[in-house]
Amino acid sequence: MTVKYKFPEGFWWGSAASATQMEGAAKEDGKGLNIWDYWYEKEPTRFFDGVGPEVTSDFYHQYKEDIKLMKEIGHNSFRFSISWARLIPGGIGQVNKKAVEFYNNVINELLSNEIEPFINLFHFDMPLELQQKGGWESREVVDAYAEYSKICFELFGDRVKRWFTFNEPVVPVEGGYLYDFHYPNVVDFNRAVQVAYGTMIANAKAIKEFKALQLEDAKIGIVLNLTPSYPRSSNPADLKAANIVDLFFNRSFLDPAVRGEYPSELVEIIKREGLVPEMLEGDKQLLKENTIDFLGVNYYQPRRVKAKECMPNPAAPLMPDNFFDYYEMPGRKMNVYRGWEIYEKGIYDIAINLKENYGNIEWYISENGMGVQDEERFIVDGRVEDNYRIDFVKDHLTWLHKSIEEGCNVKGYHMWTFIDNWSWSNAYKNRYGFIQLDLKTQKRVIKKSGYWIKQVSENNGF
Ligand code: BGP
Repeated sequence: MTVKYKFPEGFWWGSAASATQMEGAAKEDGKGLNIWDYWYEKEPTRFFDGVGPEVTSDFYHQYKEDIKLMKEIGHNSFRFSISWARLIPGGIGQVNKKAVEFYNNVINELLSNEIEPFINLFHFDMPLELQQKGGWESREVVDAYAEYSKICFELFGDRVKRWFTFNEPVVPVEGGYLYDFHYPNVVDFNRAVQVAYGTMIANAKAIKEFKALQLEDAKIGIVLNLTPSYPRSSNPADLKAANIVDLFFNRSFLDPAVRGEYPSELVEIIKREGLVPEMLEGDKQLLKENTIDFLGVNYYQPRRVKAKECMPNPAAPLMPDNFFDYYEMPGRKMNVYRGWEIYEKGIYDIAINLKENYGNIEWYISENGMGVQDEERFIVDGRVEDNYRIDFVKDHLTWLHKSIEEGCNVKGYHMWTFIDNWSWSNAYKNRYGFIQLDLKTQKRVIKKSGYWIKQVSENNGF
C-alpha cells in the first residue's frame, strides 16, 4: 500500500466497545442487574426483533479469541467499559471477585498482545438499584459512582493508563429524560438538567479520586459525542438556533469538562426557563479544580438546524426543540440504515474548534463508524466485502489528517466497533464491526475492512 496520509508516531489504531453491548453473561457470576437488563425484561418490544442484552457477542466467555482477532486486525489499543453492576452488584458495597478476575484477565490478555487497554467507567448502564434511588438526580448515586471509580483505579490502575469517566453523558439525558429512548423513559426538561448536572459532578468527583492516587503516567478523560451544529443559512435567526443547539448538546458537557465551568449563555437560558438544577456548596470549586487531561470524541453525524418554523404547542412539555428545528439539507449524504447524515468534514471542524477554543487539548476519535443493515448480502466467498465501510473510514481519516497537519492535537482513531455488537434499542439491526458475528453460531469472521485497517495500522497511514 502506498502511503499518502501518514499519521504521527504512536497513533492509536483500534476500536471501542461497551460492557452491556458485548459482554453478555448478563446474569452470570453474580452480576447485578442494570437498567438495560430490567427494561428488556419489562418491555422486550422496545428492542429490535425483541433481542435483549443477555448474550450479545459473548465477550465474557470469548475474550481470548476476540483479543487474538483484535491483534490480527492491527489494533494497538482498545477501549471497553466496566459494568458497574458486574463489579459491584447493586452499585454500592461488596466487590464481586468474579468480576475482578474477568476484568483482570481482559486487561492482561490485551497487554500480552501489545494492545493498550483504555477503560471507560460508565457507558449508559446504571445499576438498577441506583436508578431506583434516583440515578444521576441523586447525590447518593453520584457519591457511589465516585467510590466505584476509586475502586476501579485501585484495582486496575497499575496496568491501565488511559481512563474515561463517561461515554457520551448527554445520551442518557436525551434518551432517559427527554426523548424516550432509554429507561427510565421520563419526559421532563427540569429533571434532564438535573441529570446532566449530576453527571458532571460525578465526573469531577471521579477525577478528584484519580488525582489523589497519583497513578504513574496515567491520564483521565471523558468521551463526548461532539455533534457540530450547522445553521441552515447565515440568517441571524438560523445562527441563533445553531448556537442554542451547540450550548444544549455540546458545550453543556465540553465546557465543564475542559474549562471547569458552564458557558454563561447556557446558564442564562437555564435560568430564564426555570430549569436551574439543585446545586450544593462547593460544586463550583469541585468542577473548576477537576478538569480532564484529555478527551475522546465520538463523531457520527452533524446536526443541521434552522430557526423554529411554528410556535411550540403551549400544552406540550418544554423541550430543547422549542428553540430550534432540525433542518434536512437538500442533497445531504445519508447512512439510510441508521438515518444519520454522513458529513466527513465534521471531524475537521471539531478538531479546529478544540484547537482554537479549548486550548488544543489532547484528544482522539474514540468512536466513528457506519452501521449497515443486512450485511449478509455483501458476502462473497464467505467474507463481508464492506467497501462502503472502508470508504467511510478513508474519507473521515483524510479530514482528520488535514487537521493534524494544521496543528490539531489528535492522538488516534478508534472505530465503533471491533465486532458486530448489540446496540441499545436497535439490537442487531445494524452491523458496525470489522468482524462479522453470526448470531446463531457465535462464529466470528473478519470482514474486508478488518484486513484493510490492519494495513493502515501497520503502515501508520494509507
Ligand atoms: C454511540 C454509542 C455506542 C454505539 C454507537 C452506535 O452513540 O456510544 O454505544 O451504540 O453510538 O449507535 P447505535 O448503536 O445506536 O447505532
